[in-house]
Amino acid sequence: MTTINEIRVPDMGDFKEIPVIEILVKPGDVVKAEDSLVVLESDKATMDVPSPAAGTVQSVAVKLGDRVSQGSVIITLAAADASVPAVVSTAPTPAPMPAAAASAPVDAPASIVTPTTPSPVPSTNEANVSTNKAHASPSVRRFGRELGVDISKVPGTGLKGRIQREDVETFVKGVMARVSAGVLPQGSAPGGAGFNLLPWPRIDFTKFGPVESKPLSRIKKIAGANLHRNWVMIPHVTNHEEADITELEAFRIELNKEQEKGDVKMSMLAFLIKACAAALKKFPNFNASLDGDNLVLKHYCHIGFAADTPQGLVVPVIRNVDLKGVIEIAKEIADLARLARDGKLKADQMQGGCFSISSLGGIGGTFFTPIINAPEVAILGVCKSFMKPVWDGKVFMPRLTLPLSLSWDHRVIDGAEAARFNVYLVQLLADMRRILV
Ligand code: CAO
Repeated sequence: MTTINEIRVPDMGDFKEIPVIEILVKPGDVVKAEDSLVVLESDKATMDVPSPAAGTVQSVAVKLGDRVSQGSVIITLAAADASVPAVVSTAPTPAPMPAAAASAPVDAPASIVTPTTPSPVPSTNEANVSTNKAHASPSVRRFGRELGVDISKVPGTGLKGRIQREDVETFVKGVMARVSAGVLPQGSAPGGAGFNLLPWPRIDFTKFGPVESKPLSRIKKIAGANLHRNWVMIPHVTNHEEADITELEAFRIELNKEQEKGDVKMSMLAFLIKACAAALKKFPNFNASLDGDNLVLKHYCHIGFAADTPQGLVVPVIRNVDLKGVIEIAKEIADLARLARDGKLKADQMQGGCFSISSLGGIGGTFFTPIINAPEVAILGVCKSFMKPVWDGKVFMPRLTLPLSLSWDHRVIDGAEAARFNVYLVQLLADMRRILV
């Protein structure tokens, strides 16, 4: 049995009187459920109004530029199945949306604008398949075509992963940012030379056991975004090295004894900062930043150190470390680490770094891959020192060994230069008198 139904604009949240910017059907068109009928555009978002049912369009009740609100009739549809939807009303005046409409499996514009209720989460495989069969309206597809975007590569943020006009814009902006950063070759077609990544797996973990969801701290979100960019945009290489710090550790202990009456505790990190300052002087490419096709070489030496705080990772910076003694550096480390833990670091205390050190020495581990803190071009990771038997030509001697991991930006530094930097650093740590040479 065929019934004629009026298809009305469903609940759009706070949106009212929104102009129709596109009409995607005409009388006689056969539509399937969820095919887009019209496109509305507020100053915040573009929204497709999909058909709640399959049928044949009898008439179109709106024209381009008309302003519509919830309940406005869009089309009349001859639906093959009389059981069609609650979204459809034959009443002459708009009735409040029946409850079924709110949860109807259609892409209601309100949900597209501010998705609040995620649709059933597809399995990873389902998500992958849906990417190939891009879920987008004709207008969004056309917009993508105009920009040369392969729409199937665009992650959709709408209900059920539907691709919005804004998603295409975000995708293109992302590609352009990578092109200008030199990550993609100039002239890369959006989608052509992108990362072609699969969508992030969206799993309903409650299927496997109890879970709780906890928002990331503000610092974690900021640090995470920076780390992600740096990891993706910088071609990292990490060289590992071991430094013999037997004598240096003895010296550190001696200095600490001398300092006992004072308030400064000498940490290995202070010596590492001092040694790195000397290595940066000898290898200026490490004390530099990329600026397009230019390398900016810095004639100052500020070194940051990663500090673990309850709120997340921060990197306070000690200025002019080349001009300071280790006691002064140790004092600044203690002061800045305390401010970091108390959440009282000021923005300028985390700016201007030339090089960073991430020390896990107080915790453990042997080697790791530190992520470069852009726009710096290298970072030193340090782990816990350990005693190791070293052959001195006659016998094995116990030597205190410090594991070092130097990550460097291969656009600026070559492997040989990185190996030389590490060798020099190891020499300095084995005998700090070399800093004077
Ligand atoms: N080998 C062996 N022991 C070491 C060491 C090393 N490389 N480095 C430090 N230690 C020892 C210290 O001597 C100290 O021992 P005592 O308590 O007996 O004196 C102990 O470990 C704790 O040191 P510390 O870590 O508190 O002090 P620090 O000056 O070395 O480091 C700071 C300060 C702020 C860097 C550190 O507290 C910190 O936050 N580290 C974590 C950095 C981090 O998270 N990096 C990862 C970034 S990527 O996610």
